[in-house]
Amino acid sequence: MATINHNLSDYDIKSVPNATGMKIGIVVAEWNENITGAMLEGAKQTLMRNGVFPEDINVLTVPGSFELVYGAAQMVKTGVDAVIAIGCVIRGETPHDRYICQGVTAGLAQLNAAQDVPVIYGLITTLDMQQAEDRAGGKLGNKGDECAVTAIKMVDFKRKLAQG
Ligand code: RBF
Repeated sequence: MATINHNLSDYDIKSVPNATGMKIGIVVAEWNENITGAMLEGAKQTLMRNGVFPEDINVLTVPGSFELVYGAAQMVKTGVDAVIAIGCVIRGETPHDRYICQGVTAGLAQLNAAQDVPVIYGLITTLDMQQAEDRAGGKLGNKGDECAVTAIKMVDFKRKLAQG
């Protein structure tokens, strides 16, 4: 579904498992900080609203979205239950942005397949700053909220598998 038909902050709170005690790592890119900072705030607020203790949220920054793969790969080794990777790539004059997006998307997908800690895809890829603002607390909600809910659901998924 296109985001235009879906508010990223809308979720059924009854469908979200209680997240008390979950430990969540968040890796945030510094590029487009006005956007990634707003997404980070959304993610933290939504995690805490669903029971995660503030001290169980570990936030680290990396310079740009391309570094999210390395950052997430290291963060998964620290004992967290899930890692959220937050970045924003805005279309530029050259194809550089597309290479970054491809690298991050493939890298995070590979990381998910290669190890046990769920890594959540919090990369916004937009044509301009307005589209990014719309998705970082603007008229289309906040991608950070969506990532937080996804992280909680994936930790719960893993726990259910472990219970058999
Ligand atoms: N990083 C982002 O997170 N978002 C961007 O929109 C973005 N655009 C870039 C455009 C150019 C031309 C360059 C050189 C880098 C850009 N980066 C961006 C940074 C990239 O993710 C990475 O940090 C650097 O390329 C590492 O040197």
